[in-house]
Amino acid sequence: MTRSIRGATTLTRAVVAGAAATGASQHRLLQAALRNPQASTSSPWLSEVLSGRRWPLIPSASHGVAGARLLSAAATSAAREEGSRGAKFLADDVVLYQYEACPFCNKVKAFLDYYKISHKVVEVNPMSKKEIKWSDYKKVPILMVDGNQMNDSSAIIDQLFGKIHPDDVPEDEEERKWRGWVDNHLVHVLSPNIYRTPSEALESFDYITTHGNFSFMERLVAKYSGAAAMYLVSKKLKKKHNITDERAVLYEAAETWVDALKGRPYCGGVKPNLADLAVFGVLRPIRHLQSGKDMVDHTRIGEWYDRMQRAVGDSARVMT
Ligand SMILES: N[C@@H](CCC(=O)N[C@@H](CS)C(=O)NCC(=O)O)C(=O)O
Repeated sequence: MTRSIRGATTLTRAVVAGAAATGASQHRLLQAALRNPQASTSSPWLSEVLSGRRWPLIPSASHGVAGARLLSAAATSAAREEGSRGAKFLADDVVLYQYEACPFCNKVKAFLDYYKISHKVVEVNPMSKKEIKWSDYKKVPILMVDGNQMNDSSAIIDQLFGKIHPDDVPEDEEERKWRGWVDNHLVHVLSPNIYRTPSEALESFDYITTHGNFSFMERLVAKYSGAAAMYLVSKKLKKKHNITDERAVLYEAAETWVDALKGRPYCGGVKPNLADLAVFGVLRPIRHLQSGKDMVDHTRIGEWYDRMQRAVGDSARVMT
């Protein structure tokens, strides 16, 4: 009897934990669904290019060889900056508290990787959250930089960017707009897609539980019960965000982003800006799930994604 009660408690907590990786509002929806699943449903031109004020268009049939040459020159110069991007960021100890599959954490990771900021990662157990017991702020990501706490992905990125580029002009309207689009639209399109069918929900929870901080038992329980619960929750999320066809909305978002590039290699011109890093960051964990494969197969986003992958490069994570 005692054992079965304990088992049920573990099950519920594990399911909730699995869902926590998808965000606080979904966490609340999952808890509601668990309570009542039925009810819820050195030329000036080149210097302008390099400063990001102008951009070389992606060579295409209409732009031809000259466009390709200009793009290649600009990209080569930009590439020379490789390795020194985060040079002004002087910190001895950077620690990211995260859930592996959390889109907000992945935004911060894409930034750290792109700027080659060496960092340790502490995977938070979403049930006990014991790794962040010391913090009043109870969400992830949390970034500790030499003992100073930073909360909230966008605020973290703004603060790090300010340290790296102290003299830079504030971000432009376009960059701000698309960063907002990631937080207010793109992240909401992801969950209905990665939990769209029972098998996709299982695939996602397999990823979450193998990359997350779960004990052996928690992993087993969370994988199956989490997948089942999030499958139900995703139907509620669809309704909440007025989504009828999950894939259509995902493809539309990918196409919207490619249109936003306006033929440039990146939204930032010849180099990725914070909007590029945000879109890439939230898409990276889903890229090799069925939804990410479908997105690349059915839209034009693949070229930009691959370019971003090369620009961001290897993980700057240091193993402890
Ligand atoms: N606005 C925050 C949102 C962070 C957030 O909602 N994180 C989720 C994980 S994806 C979380 O920690 N939820 C609370 C929980 O797990 O209890 C940000 O951008 O960092």
